[in-house]
Amino acid sequence: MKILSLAAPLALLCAAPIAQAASPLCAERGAPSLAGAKHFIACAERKLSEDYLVATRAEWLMTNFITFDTQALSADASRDSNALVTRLERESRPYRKLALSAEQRRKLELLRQGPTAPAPDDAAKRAELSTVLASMQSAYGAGRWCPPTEAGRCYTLDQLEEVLAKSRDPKALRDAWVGWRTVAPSYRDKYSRFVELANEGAREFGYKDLGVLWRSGYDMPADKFPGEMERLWQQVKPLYDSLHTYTRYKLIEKYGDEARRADGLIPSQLLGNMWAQEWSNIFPLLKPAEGDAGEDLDAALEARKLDGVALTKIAESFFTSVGLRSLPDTFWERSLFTRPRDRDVVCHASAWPIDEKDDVRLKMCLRPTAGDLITAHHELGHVYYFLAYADQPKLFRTGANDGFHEAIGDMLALSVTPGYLKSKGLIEHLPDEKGQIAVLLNRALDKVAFLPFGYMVDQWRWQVFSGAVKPDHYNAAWWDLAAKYQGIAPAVPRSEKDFDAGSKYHVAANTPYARYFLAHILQFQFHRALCREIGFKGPLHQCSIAGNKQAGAKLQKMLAMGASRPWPDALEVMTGQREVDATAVLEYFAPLKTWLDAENKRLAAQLDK
Ligand code: X8Z
Ligand code: ZN
Repeated sequence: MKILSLAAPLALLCAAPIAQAASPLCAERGAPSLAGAKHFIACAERKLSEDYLVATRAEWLMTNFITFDTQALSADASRDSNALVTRLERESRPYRKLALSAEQRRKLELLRQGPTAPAPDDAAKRAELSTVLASMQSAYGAGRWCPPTEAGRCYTLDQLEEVLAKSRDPKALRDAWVGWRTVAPSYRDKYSRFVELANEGAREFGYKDLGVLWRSGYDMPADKFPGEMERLWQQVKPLYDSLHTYTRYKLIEKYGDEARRADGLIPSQLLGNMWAQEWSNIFPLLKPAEGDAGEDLDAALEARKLDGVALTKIAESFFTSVGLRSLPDTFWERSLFTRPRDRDVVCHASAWPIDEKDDVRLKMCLRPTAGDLITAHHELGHVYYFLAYADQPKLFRTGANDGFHEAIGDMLALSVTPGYLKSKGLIEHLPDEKGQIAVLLNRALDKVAFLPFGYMVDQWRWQVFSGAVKPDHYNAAWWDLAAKYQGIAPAVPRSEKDFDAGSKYHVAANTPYARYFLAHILQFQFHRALCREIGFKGPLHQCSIAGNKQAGAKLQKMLAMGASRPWPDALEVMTGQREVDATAVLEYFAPLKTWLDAENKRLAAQLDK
């Protein structure tokens, strides 16, 4: 504008703005044609790729070095990405009416579903949305709890998580739980503004609200997806109920009245995790009396003083053992593996396909724990997916659906059995026959305990996006869902001054969550399929595909498809099935379920008097 008004000749001054506004970026002028559609898609893919590199680098910098300026730069880049995708989505509309090939139609659908928060087509609102999102993510990443009683001392999230994981002192647990939740209220109002803006953007993209946009990414009508989630939840709920009952009894044994509530809910702070989403940190309290559970991996890793790079190398060696490539040198040079001492970073683990070729990276703050070793496998699952679909066209460079992306590394980590750990020299001492139940319980405390949490986070957001839950009920609605699905209660009474949903990374960073619920089912379905493929005949929880190239080849075949086909096709390649199916979860944990139900009867007789 400035340049035009000062220097441009009069004709240009009059003509240029109109011509610029009307000039399409990738669409042909005149009536849409099939040739035009082909050109449009190729052009859109090129523009999206170019933009992705710029925006991703800016976000990488912002989340690795949280400062006022990196936030502003990242917000600007994400504003420009949103502008681009809005423009391309608009331009794509006339082509959708043509007789496109299935592949072309799929690409246009993926273009429309791409953004997790499309911006309204208004420059000021677009900028505001990006700024709000960057500032919520930064506030979460830089969040500290500074107890008023400890002058000047502040705690990071990982320090508070460690208290939740290790302390058995009810007061320390409660303080850490409440302490982390003092961070999120600062962006509660921003969150409700974000909801307004992103909903407006979603409506302009043709969806009723942002929740409908999110639910439309599963190759089925958006209104069918919640029914699918509920179907899967009902399949696994009896298993969860058995685990919940057992855990509650054991916590009552340990903590007495601190754990006992008349409504049967478990106080959240006693479950070993900041969000009560995975419970294996309290395994020592729940461990069966009988049998030898084998060596404690946490202790073994701690004793070996393995750093983040060493843990990631162990995870990489699993992938190479099934025949996948080793990671490029740049991965090791450019990733972040441990929390830096001198700056704020978003420590929540993530994997990045920076140039969508082989500049792949991790950003994690690893500590030498069993949980973090599993997370390293999880993240490398993303990285190997990125590498496998790098040759797909831009719009297909993503998972078959987002649940697939989250399931890959977890699925391989199911093969990280005590036997495998021994073969890697990480532990020496294996569980005995009776100790198998303990191993299975430990795993259920992560995988089964997670299921209702994985389900409820987006139940909450779907209600928020649809307007069924208004800002003045954010917190009450969150705890209603936690009670209903997880069967847990807050550590202390909560109010609408709090913003407990926002204490979870994925809410602050606007990452959809139903994907993790799906992944926790899919990973067992994948695992069972590969174990059958390699002819394993024993109980599913004892199978390991480590070192098996046949299993790796099958996996690679599915990964390389990216999103080029509807997800049931990808599922069929791996499993021969076209439906997500939780029976593999039930099969995997069947011996544990029998054991839990017997224990629960015994404990009920003792404790429910
Ligand atoms: O966010 C993650 C990964 C990165 S995609 C570390 N997970 C969820 C969480 O931490 O809440 C993995 C399991 C669930
Ligand atoms: Zn992930």
